[in-house]
Amino acid sequence: MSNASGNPKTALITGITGQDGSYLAELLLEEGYFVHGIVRRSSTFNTDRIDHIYTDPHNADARLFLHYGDLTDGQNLTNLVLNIEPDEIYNLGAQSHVRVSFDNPVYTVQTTAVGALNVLEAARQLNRKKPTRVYQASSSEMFGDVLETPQTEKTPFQPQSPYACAKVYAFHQTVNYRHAYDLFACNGILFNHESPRRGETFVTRKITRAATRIKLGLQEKLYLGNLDAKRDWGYAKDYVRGMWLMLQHDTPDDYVLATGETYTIRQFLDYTFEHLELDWKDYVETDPRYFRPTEVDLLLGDYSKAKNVLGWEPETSCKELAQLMVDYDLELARNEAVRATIAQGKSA
Ligand code: NAP
Ligand code: G4F
Repeated sequence: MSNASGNPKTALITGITGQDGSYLAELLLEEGYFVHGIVRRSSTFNTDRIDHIYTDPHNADARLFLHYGDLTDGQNLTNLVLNIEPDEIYNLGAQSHVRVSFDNPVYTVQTTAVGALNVLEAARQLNRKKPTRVYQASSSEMFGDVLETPQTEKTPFQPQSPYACAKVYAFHQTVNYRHAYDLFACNGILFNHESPRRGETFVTRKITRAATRIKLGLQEKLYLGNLDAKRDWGYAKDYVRGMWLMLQHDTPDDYVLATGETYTIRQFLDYTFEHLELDWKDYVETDPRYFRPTEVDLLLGDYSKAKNVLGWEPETSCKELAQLMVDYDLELARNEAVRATIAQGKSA
């Protein structure tokens, strides 16, 4: 992929260490980009999801570069953007856990809302000397207590959590920067998307991790909250292609990415435990800690616009998604069981 000057394109990804950031980085490297990612300093390594694509930056053929930064540090973001001069900026960084946003509302707003504004402001400054394009990771969570079903780009927002309120703010600022400053800025309104790289406290991965550990005798019970909520679950790998397509189009716009199908948590439990020849009702118990002060009961997306304009379609069903996550997590559980046996042998 080349830019207008005929050079390989350069992208900057916030949230590169997260689920989507890692898949997007892989895709952009495959497309021939130079990829820069912003990484938070932490006391333990937080680059597990991208270690397999990282090479020594001193190598002549290195194409992935990491920089310390934080969405709450606007000056740092602006410096990075002005130095790197990316053709495309993907703002995937966020405090992305809805339940946690009730515990940490101010931090969630600082990262997820003001952080997005910091990215837009940095992009606006670069755009004055070199054209750049921005992708903002907006969320179906913004539809909240939904006003219509299925939800489209025209469905009004009715957010139900500090996280969703922060994403609504970021959404509107992205549209505002597009109109006010002629910045090429797009919102991807993505419905839930999962993968073997999904954080282990989101419900799908929590289920597939626990079920596979239960299968191997490493865990006895799985404690969950509301099992009746419905989600439109897709595969993260399919969705990052949609993000990229938005920034390759001639004009900036906002798009829903979804599968057009919705399932309860119970149905996801069915798909997971059936694949392991177990019955989840023997293992799952409810824990009120996992209920939320306000819940989003139903999400179901209409991705017609993305299909018609970008040619994007999801390729993985919910059942296939559950199965591929189980297959991956079963391997993790097997390795854990082997390590436990070796440790037992050593102490005997
Ligand atoms: P994720 O796995 O939770 O990744 C979040 C990323 O943001 C991580 O790299 C994290 O860094 C980084 N981050 C958090 N706080 C930061 C800060 N203050 N400064 C810089 N980076 C920070 O999320 P995901 O599932 O990949 O989702 C990517 C984006 O899409 C998020 O904005 C999310 O809200 C949004 N979204 C996700 C979904 C979904 O279903 N997955 C749907 C709609 C929208 P660490 O690794 O250091 O924690
Ligand atoms: O997996 P979840 O935590 O995802 P949620 O809240 O839908 O948010 C995810 O998707 C959004 C897109 O719509 C993203 F914007 C957001 O960043 C995140 O990626 O919960 C899904 C459902 C909820 O209804 C929750 O109440 O599962 C229910 N649930 C039941 N028991 C649980 C649990 N959720 C979690 N995390 N843990 C439980 O034990």
